[in-house]
Amino acid sequence: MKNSNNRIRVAIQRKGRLQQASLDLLKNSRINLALREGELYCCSDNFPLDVLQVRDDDIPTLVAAGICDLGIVGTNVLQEKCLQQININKITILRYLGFADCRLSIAIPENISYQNIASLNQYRIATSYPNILREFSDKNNLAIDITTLAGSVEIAPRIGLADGICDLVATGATLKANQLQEVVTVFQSEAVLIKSASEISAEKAELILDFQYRMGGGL
Ligand code: PRT
Ligand code: ZN
Repeated sequence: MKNSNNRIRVAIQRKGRLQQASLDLLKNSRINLALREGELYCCSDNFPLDVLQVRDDDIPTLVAAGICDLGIVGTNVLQEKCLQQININKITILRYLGFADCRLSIAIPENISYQNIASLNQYRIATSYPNILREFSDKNNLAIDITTLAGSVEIAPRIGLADGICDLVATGATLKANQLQEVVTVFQSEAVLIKSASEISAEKAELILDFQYRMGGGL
């Protein structure tokens, strides 16, 4: 059901790298939330805003459908979902939030010498981001054989499942621990505040503006 009352509903990650910074953003916007352990839905008592805590992968879907008015998610997940299923014009990025910075990169075993992008032709690459990788492969006229894994992608070359991986990198420590070298950045990511392009009431549009003012930093 679309969120048609005059409270704004914000989807944030329930557990993981985006959760704390998302809650801090709301707190710093002076929005009280008395979240109890395990509670997935919480209504603020000092601003007409409700928070829904979900898997980050579900945030673009909920916002595109108008179930949530706003969401906080990484552009990596947003882009993957948009390429996969969601009509991109149903979601607007309201602002870049400057946290959860990372990059989606291709990495290959350290002991393989790398020349240039063309040497990735015919590579078998494991990733959790098949659509972003497919787009990169097509743009660069490569024939990459993509295997989709939900997690533990770094192990794929070692077990012979793939020649390389395409995964998120922040410090590079995980690649190093798995004897992999980063060779190409495919996508640069950070957390963003997204908004549903569904029709909303004038009152609700006003509330979203008010929320953005509370966040500070201008519109
Ligand atoms: O359960 P749910 O689906 O909600 O969470 P999740 O497990 O899918 O996501 P989570 O919490 O791991 O990450 C949420 C978001 O944080 C990602 O979608 C990115 O937008 C962002 N982010 C920022 C990262 C990283 N940095 C990051 N380093 N997400 C994952 N990583 C992982 C990466 O996959 C690899 O395993 O960390 C490892 C690499 O880190 P370094 O520092 O060793 O390079
Ligand atoms: Zn996820």
